Amino acid sequence: LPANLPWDARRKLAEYSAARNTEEKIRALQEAMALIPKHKGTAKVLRFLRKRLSELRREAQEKKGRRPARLVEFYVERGALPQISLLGPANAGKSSLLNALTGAGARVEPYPFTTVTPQPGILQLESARVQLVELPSVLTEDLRESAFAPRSIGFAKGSDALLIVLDASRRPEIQFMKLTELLELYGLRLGRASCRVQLTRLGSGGLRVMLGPRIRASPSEVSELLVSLGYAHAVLRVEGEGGLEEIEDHLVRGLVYRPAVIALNKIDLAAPGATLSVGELGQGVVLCRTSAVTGSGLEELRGRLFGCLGLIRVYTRRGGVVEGPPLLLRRGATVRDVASAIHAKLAQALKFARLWGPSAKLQGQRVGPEHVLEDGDVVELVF
Ligand SMILES: Nc1nc2c(ncn2[C@@H]2O[C@H](COP(=O)(O)OP(=O)(O)OP(=O)(O)O)[C@@H](O)[C@H]2O)c(=O)[nH]1
Ligand SMILES: [Mg+2]
Repeated sequence: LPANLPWDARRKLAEYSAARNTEEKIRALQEAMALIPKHKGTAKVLRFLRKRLSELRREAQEKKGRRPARLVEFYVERGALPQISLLGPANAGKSSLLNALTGAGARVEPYPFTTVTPQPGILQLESARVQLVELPSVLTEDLRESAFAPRSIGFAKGSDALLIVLDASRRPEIQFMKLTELLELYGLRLGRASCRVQLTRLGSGGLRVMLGPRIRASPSEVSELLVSLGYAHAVLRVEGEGGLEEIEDHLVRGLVYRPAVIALNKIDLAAPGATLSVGELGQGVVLCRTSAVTGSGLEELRGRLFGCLGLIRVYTRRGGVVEGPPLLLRRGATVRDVASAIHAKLAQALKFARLWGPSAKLQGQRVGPEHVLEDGDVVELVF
């Protein structure tokens, strides 16, 4: 059973989560562990924390002797556009692919770490505009964690999907293994989660737990987990397939899953028929063989990127007439996002909308700008 952690230990764990560098994290984690009593109920949590601590220590060891990272601004103006992050080892061809797909004009050089700040570009996919952002390389050419890894991966966790770029001419299996190991360390996994965990903190009302029919955990177990993590008032909804472990992964580690397209790039330099032999890639992960130089595979890549976003179609209606074609928006988009997809100024002027379709409780009902839309909805904006 999940542990009932003492209050001071929980506070230290929160400090650990908020810590900005490895050293601070190690200190907060050690202090938190010292405050947790050792018994059967806490064994699992302690095991997890011990593992994390040894990972952090290894990280700190590897960082020694490395030049401290330059502090760079990692903010990219995003708006309501769906966003895909480009991640990969240094020199794999990320900037080249970004340029080939979007014409962004990012600097390309034959040596690693040319890119040291996020590079955004706009990708036109069918009628959807998507923001593609190249992030500074998370692995060096010899596949060690780079100083950019925490910020690049942190950024990628916040985007909707990933474009993983590997160099097909240099043993891509090893690049893939090292990359997925590194992402795991920072709580990012490729593909689709078997279950969806949604937690909303509230000011009062206690805990409410809603579990789908294929969740292997009882509501009381899950409530106990929430209490042990310091939640007193919250609604937790878990859908799909999974157990207590998956819920913990999400709540304790902040583990997120993102759909991914793997571009096996520089295919022009690889042996004919070269591929990525890593067995099952899992749901929500697809492979594409590309060359940013010859242009081969780029059309397929565009199609794959479009597919992995799983965009929703939202129709607008004016004067009682549904207009076509639909807007393609990212999952979770709101009525306000519809307005800003049409024009940035409209979003500010928006008063409310009338709504028809799957997310409407009553057809033609009035909803506010923050209403979350679903695939196939029809909205009429009122200014
Ligand atoms: N032959 C070939 N060369 C490529 C391809 N893609 C990129 N390159 C070359 O690989 C080198 C690195 O390309 P970049 O696009 O700068 O790679 P990057 O991943 O952005 O690298 P950093 O940001 O510096 O870590 C350049 O010399 C490119 O011309 C490709 O598909 N085929
Ligand atoms: Mg680059």
